[in-house]
Amino acid sequence: MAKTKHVRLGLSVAVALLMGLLVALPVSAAGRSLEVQAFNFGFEGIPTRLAAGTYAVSFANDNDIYSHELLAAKLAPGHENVTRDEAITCVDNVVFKNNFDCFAGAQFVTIASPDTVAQGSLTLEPGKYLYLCGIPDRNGHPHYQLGMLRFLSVS
Ligand SMILES: [Cu+2]
Repeated sequence: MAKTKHVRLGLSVAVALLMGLLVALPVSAAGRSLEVQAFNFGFEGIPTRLAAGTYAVSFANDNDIYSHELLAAKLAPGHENVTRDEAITCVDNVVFKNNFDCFAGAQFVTIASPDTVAQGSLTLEPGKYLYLCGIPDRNGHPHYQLGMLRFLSVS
C-alpha cells in the first residue's frame, strides 16, 4: 500500500510538472526575440516588417571604435510615409530643436559599448517606426545621419 501511495505521489508530481510545462511552453513560444548587429554605420537583423508585440533584443556592437544604441521612434499620423531624408530631418528636429512633431512616441532599447553585446526589450504597436542610433561620431555627426536609420512597419 505504501509503495502504491508513493507511486501515485510520484505520478501526480510528474503530471504537475507536465502541466507546468504545458502552461510554460506557449508563453516561451510567444516570447519573441531579435538578434541585432550594429556596425559603422548601420544595423542588421531587424526585418522591414514585424508583428506587434514585445521582443527581447540582443544587440551586438561589431566595431571597436564607437558605442551604438538602438532607439525606436513611432512616426505620428501624417509623417508615416516620410522619405529617408525627411526622416533624418525629423530626428534632427528632435535632437537640435526639441521639436517632436514627427513622432508619436519613442523608446530606448539598449546601448552597447564597442565589441560588446547588450540586452534590451522593444515593444511595438501597429504603425510605422524609425529605429536609429543617435550617438555622434568624432566630428559631431549623429550616427543616424551616417546610415544608422531604418524604417520598420508593424502590423
Ligand atoms: Cu551608433
